Amino acid sequence: MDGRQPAAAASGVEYGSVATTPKRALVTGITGQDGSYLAECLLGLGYEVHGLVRRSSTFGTQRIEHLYRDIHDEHRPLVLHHGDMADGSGLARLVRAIRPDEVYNLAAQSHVRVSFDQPAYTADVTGLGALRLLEAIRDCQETSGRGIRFYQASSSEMFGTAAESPQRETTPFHPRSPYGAAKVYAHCITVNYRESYGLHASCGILFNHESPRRGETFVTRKITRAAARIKVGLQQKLYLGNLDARRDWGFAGDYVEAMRLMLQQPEADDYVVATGETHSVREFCEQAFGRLGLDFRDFVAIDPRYFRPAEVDLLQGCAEKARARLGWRPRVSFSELVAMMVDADVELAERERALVAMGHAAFPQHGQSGPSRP
Ligand code: NAP
Ligand code: F7E
Repeated sequence: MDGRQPAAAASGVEYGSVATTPKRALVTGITGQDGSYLAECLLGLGYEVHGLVRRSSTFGTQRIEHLYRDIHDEHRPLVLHHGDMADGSGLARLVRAIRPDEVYNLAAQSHVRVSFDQPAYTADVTGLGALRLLEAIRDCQETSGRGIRFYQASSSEMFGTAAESPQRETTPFHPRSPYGAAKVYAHCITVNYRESYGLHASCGILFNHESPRRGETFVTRKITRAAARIKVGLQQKLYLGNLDARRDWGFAGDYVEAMRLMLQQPEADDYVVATGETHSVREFCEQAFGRLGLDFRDFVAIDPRYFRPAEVDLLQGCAEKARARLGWRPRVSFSELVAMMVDADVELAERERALVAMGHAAFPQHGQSGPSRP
């Protein structure tokens, strides 16, 4: 035993999930971009999926609406539970009640710019939230003797100003935001629980991944949404921050497959998931507006409020280990991703324009209402 992988048998735990049918998964962050794609993927494979949902005064389940069935339907493969990453005893109760084979921890305050305004909250939910869930799993596993496999959503933001490029599993972390720091804590405590208690706990170090379901305040979706609204005449300008930042952008639908594959391996480990390509925010604008026959320079203006106190200038990942051990590779290219997002947002903008023509208000946009939008 090398200290990294104590045998599960040493703690008397059996990982029965290989033979269990159907497998039962608990997904935190199921209402988010990745949660919705992961739920689709797991349900498609016959899993029974349980999702953690925050209580809110309005519905926040739009991304999984198409997967959900009424609670009175007896054969519901998707079951939602109220819970919060800040509430450790609630998480422990849920894990005990569900007794999942696999737990995917995707819940987080995931916006880097917002983490500078809410650093303690981000540390609590994004960092300590992972610890609370790991504790719940450890307790449940010790009591029941049944193994629970755990996935932690680690992030390329942990590399920050990385000492090398491309970044790989062995690249040292140097986070540049409270979000990145919180993710480093969650990553390290996951590794620690693997080493200390023999938990089958893996971390996916995912580089930026996007889709038509991406939150509208992340830069890719902000750009494709604005380009589409400009095209149909609903918007005149798009205000952005640093156009020189470079990111390794992939498609979220591809990336959730890597998460599941990690939990099917005999031993837990950590994997970088990335395309290996890097593009600037400026290039993304060029392609997105270009797809609609527009020149982004006519519409994009810089607003310093979108600059960050500390920036991550360049991210580019090496997913060689995921390719070799998991057989994973990205399927959607950068230009296909931009096209997919722009096309979906044109459809949305056309629906919005039709509603406006009928006298309804336009959907709220960045910086036009509420707190200054990141
Ligand atoms: P997202 O769309 O922002 O979704 C975040 C999810 O977390 C939402 O379901 C959200 O619920 C939930 N959540 C937030 N605070 C919570 C709390 N206190 N208790 C319970 N749930 C809470 O993020 P994503 O893009 O799907 O990313 C999924 C995970 O991967 C996150 O952990 C993110 O940090 C990480 N990650 C993302 C990327 C990327 O490029 N997308 C890359 C690397 C890592 P509401 O719907 O109620 O807000
Ligand atoms: O910014 C620049 C910004 O907010 C990308 C999260 O999913 O990926 C995401 O974090 C870049 C940055 O993503 C605007 O300064 C310019 O350099 O889309 P973003 P992010 O910060 O990379 C990582 C891997 C995660 O783990 C996170 O959860 O774009 N940028 N102008 C802008 N960014 C935003 N949001 N808005 C702008 O107006």
